[in-house]
Amino acid sequence: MPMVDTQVSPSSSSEDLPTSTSTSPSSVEVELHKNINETAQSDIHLPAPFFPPSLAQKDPRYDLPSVIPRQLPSHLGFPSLPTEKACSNVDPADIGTPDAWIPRDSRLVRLTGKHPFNSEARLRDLYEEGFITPSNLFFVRNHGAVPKVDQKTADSWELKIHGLCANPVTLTLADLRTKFRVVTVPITLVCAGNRRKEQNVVQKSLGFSWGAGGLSTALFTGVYLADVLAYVQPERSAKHVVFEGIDDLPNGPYGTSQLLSWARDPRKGMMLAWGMNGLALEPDHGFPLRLVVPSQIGGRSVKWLSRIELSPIESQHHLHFHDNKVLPMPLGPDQARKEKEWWYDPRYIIRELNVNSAVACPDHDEVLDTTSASPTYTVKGYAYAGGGRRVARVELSSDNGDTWDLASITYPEDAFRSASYTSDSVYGDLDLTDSDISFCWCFWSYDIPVERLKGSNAIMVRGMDESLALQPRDMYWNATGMMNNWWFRVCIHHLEGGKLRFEHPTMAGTQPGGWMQRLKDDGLDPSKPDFSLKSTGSAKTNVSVAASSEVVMTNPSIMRKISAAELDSMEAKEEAWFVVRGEVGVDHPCVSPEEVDLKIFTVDHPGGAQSIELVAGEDATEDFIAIHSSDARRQLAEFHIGTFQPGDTMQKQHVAADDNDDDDQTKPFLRIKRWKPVELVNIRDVSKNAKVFRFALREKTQELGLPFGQHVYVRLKRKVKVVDGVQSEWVQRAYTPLSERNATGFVDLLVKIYYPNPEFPEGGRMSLGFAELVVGDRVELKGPVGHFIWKGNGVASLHDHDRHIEEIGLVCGGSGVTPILQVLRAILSDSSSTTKVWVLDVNREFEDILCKEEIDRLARENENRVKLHYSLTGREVPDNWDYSRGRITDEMLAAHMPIPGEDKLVCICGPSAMEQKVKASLRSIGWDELTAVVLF
Ligand SMILES: Nc1nc2c(c(=O)[nH]1)N[C@H]1C(S)=C(S)[C@@H](COP(=O)(O)O)O[C@H]1N2
Ligand SMILES: [Mo]
Repeated sequence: MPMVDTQVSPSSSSEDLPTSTSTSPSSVEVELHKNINETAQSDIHLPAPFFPPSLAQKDPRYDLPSVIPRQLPSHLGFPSLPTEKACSNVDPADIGTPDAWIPRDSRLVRLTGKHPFNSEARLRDLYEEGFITPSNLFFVRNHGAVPKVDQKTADSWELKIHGLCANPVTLTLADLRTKFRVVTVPITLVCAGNRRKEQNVVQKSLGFSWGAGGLSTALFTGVYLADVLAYVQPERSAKHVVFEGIDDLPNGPYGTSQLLSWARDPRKGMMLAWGMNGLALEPDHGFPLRLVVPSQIGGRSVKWLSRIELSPIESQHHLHFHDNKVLPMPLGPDQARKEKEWWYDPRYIIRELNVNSAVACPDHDEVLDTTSASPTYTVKGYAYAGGGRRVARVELSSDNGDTWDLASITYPEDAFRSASYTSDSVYGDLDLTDSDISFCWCFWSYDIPVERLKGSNAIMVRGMDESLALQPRDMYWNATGMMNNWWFRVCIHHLEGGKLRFEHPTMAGTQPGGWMQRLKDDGLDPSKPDFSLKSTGSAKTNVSVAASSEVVMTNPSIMRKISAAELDSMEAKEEAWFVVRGEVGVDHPCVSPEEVDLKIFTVDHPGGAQSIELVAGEDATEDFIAIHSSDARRQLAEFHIGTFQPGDTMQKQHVAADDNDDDDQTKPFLRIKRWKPVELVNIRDVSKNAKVFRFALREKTQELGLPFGQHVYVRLKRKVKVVDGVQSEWVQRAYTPLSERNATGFVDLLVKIYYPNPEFPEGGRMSLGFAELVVGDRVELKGPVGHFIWKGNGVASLHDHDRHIEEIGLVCGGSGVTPILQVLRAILSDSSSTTKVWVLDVNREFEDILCKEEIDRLARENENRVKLHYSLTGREVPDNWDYSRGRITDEMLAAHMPIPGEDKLVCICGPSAMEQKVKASLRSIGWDELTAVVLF
């Protein structure tokens, strides 16, 4: 793409930079030059190593290495920085694409198939990360392949600044860093297409389907563009500043421009940034250098920035014209495609963001049980506006917009205005104390009486910014589907038994779901939803039936037939194989389907890795289908090695549960290879989402038969809706009972219910199964399972090896407390043993700490042997909280775990993100993860 003005000056080295301000033509520039010379900080470093963590940290042992960025001083009130999950694995979806060298977080929802990479986090994941988004979950908008920049290229990266200016120059990153004031600023980027899916449901636009997660916030580190422009001294005839990246797109590189009068205004906050959340930019976000334009649409923030030109006319780049426009409403997509002149009309360009908001809680498909819920429900979400304007109010309606209530808003960005932090070697100056403008999203919440929800068909939200611009009721449909900001509406379904199910307008990308498509399918206009109470339209429809398509689990090119005898011989060779739906798969040495499953599903549940072992050599169809998501089922095709010889009988049939089995009742209840039914006799609520389910064993005097530290498989049958009726499916998970080991006649299971949300649209299938149970229902048990046993007398067995343990650390979160509690009880019940225990229990809110009374009591009664510590990660802690706040850090683990050593061990059980984080931290403080760390 030819640039407008090709006047190129020879590149200058950093020595050419001026040391005086005498040549500056305007007072603004004089001011800025003074700034540079007074504050240029030569002790500023690039984040070390200055390389994207996902590439720098490549170590095959690390699954999801957590990179903890340099934190800001918390006593100044700055929000903490999230742990970056520098993904070390290339997502299978990227294999075969030009981006197959970039490790990416597989939780991102892909919006444009395999390539190029465009993705957003699930709304709930994004929201839960809080104010600052870790870069692995930061939305990505790439028009083409990501330029492959290696360490050497980055070190010698050149930014050429030329055109209508007195002092054209080529700057390296070192020049930028040493010659200009280094600053760090929190900035929210939003793609102009955020929420486009809603427009696409009404009528397909020219763009792909962003959900409401097309935005993210980071701390960007770099230099102010205004300072750099002052340095090159634009000429009077320059009107535009044109930016260009190095990505190689069909119609030339990506580029766009800013009005010079805006770009040189320091208050607009435009930056040339190399750092993101204290680390180097990731390849997807522009490594090694990008432009960041706060308050404008993301499309203006050119990545992989290599050239800046001062020009009399705006950017002539193809995508400057053919992207990021809101064309007039009457123009349909076909007309827009045909009639090029519309795209060149400068009036339709998008610069600043418009005011927008969305609901994050309740999540899509979340279910609220109004019979057991508290009297109010807290509706929460985000809001933002453009042009530096603050979101001045957010309002909520539950009566179709007739009346509105005021939500409360928190502005985490303001924490940066109340303190300044300067001359940091990585962040430079973080000082917004003299700034009154808003560059970031804010969070709103409103406690709505549950009674009101019960009498409502939808809740809807709208924001208003400082310029009194209000989100509209109606959608402004446009050919590019951009800047969609009509009221965000969440439909309420009234289910039987006083339950409410919430439904968002759409789900990002090609994911099904949402009331808009449902209305459309019912022949109604999704752009004119009527959620008023008088409405009898299908906005009120109670049940949406999700189509379930059969997933192909096999590889069609595999023709090998495998006989029963062959299966037996494979078993003799100790290859783990299993049969699913009559097809034979082999357990791959590095990525077993189980591991795939672990990644996707092990959220808060112990065990799991052994399920394949338990069924090795058998028909595992039921178990497999029960455990695996459709994604995992699809991945099974990779492990497909053959088809079972038709007509051959399986040597070992998978033994089904049998009510009539006449076990010896004096023996413990559990059988390792047989499912046995138990009956639900009681349900007890222990916290908002956690319940204890008591099941009766066959005999009142019978023990379960579970060693300390082991788990039991539980399976239950769920009814699932399919297109033409209802089917039932088995679901199963490993649990550690809450009941004492020597309890007879019953077993208690503590279950945290995971309601459906965008991260798991199906919800916790197992826990929802529990939520549906009523007294008298049956589930089935099988076990024990697990590779760790506390044998007593200071001896633990790990993978069948006995070890003497002097000190043991137990780290847990949420319902992960159950195996921890069993081990704790076991150790303490042994009064002759001297084993010391360190317990660290981390939860969001105080109310989320399960079994706290018992843990506290055990710690009190065994003061000399137990060290107990808690941390709360949520925003609020009780007044007299003596323990830690915040997520687990290296320091926290160092302080509250034993010192690593021969006879030391740490057991972890909690949400998988937490488990991975703890494992990584333990590793960094000297623990050997293979021999001394146990993940339940
Ligand atoms: N060089 C280059 N810069 C680019 C793009 C691109 O494709 N190439 N996409 C733009 C768009 S449309 C958006 S929304 C933002 C997204 O930034 P992110 O991927 O870091 O979130 O980058 C912008 N900058
Ligand atoms: Mo964008």
